[in-house]
Amino acid sequence: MTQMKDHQGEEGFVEFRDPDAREIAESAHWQFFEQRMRMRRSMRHFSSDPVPISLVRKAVELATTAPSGANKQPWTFCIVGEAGLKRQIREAAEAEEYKNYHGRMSEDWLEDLRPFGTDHHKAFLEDAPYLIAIFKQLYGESNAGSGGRQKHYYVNESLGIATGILISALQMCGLCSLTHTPSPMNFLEKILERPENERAYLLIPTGWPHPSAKVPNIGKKPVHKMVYEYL
Ligand code: IYR
Repeated sequence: MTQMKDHQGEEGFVEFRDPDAREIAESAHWQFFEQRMRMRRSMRHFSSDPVPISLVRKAVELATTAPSGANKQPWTFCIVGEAGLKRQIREAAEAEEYKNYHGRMSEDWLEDLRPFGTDHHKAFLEDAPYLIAIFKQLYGESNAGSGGRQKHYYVNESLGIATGILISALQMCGLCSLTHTPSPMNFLEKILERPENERAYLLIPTGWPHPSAKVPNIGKKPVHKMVYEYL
């Protein structure tokens, strides 16, 4: 075994224990996780049936445990269920997307989006019972009220990881989601009255799929084009 820095008895460290580690990948737990994760699809047709808020909270709270630069957790998750706010968000997103689809996006981009059948209409922003607006914090507030700034590191990477955990957690709760990037999306900061250090990162509608929901008939790249082994 490689020489390990011995933090034995040092202050600031605790024992790490994971007694299930060596068996878990062969267990039914993994099979269940894999099967559910492979079923995940980006969903644009939501049922407006209510979703227990406890499920969304569970998923968001798990996402906040993600690794982050210097463990600064430079994110804010806003769970939006209020109909008036969802409507404002939809209207602002549709106004921006109208401009995107009618001039701001290149022909190549529009062509790449054709299989998804998207346009500037974003009914899912009102149909989905909850929208999770994710904000990155450019810096943190030091000691409440002192006006100082805490430096944040690898903010985009940290947010990407936390978002991955969020959509996985929603999927494991049986909920569908869409990683939506209306662009530009600074309207979210205004509508949700976020503080100066926060910038909108992603908007994730979540809920049950509409009973007649459809998804694009697309696949994933073969694994050998993405995974190389150096053993
Ligand atoms: N934000 C637009 C366009 C869009 C862009 C990409 I890249 C997508 O993968 C999907 C959509 C929209 O939401 O319609």
